[in-house]
Amino acid sequence: MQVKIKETILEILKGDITQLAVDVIVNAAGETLKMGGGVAGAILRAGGYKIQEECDKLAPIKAGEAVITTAGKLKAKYVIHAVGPRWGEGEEERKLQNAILNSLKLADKNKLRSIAFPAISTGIFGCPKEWAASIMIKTVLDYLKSKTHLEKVVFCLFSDEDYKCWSQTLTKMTETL
Ligand code: AR6
Repeated sequence: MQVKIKETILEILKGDITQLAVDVIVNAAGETLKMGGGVAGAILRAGGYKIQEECDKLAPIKAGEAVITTAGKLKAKYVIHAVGPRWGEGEEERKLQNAILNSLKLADKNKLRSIAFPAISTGIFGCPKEWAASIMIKTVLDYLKSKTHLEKVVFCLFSDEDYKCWSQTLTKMTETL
């Protein structure tokens, strides 16, 4: 599903983020930027080790922060590595908001036109899906009120259940717009 917010399309889709032909995909990274499991492991396998080598020069970063590398063999041109919160560590909401906001700012700073996010922090980091969906979507909707180069923002979900959760959240949040 998709909605238009001013000049930008906000799209929810189900799929493998490593296969998307957008300017930049976001990696759900950890502080050390070691691309082990989850979406990070999938990006490493599809994009190649050069991405990890670039990450090693930028690490470590804190929860809420984001850095950008090239994308190796991926269809995307860049990868933004954003660190979300671990559930239970404290200040989870602020950290997840910042991870999204700093990724959007970094994409804009590099004049990129399309960005795709996975469901940051909802896998290995254990955050509840509905909670994460509403924070991530609200942060994007707020960001799109200001001037941006972004023509498309995608949330790429890996399961039917996650797709349903994100679509329902977007529908609820845009009903009143
Ligand atoms: N495309 C889209 N989404 C995916 C894909 C894919 N190819 N693979 C998994 N997901 P996770 P986190 C979904 O665990 O919770 C790593 O070790 C998955 O179903 O990747 O932020 C890092 O190095 C889930 O909904 O990220 C960090 O240390 C979502 O992506 C740590 O895990 C995020 O799950 C970060 O944990």
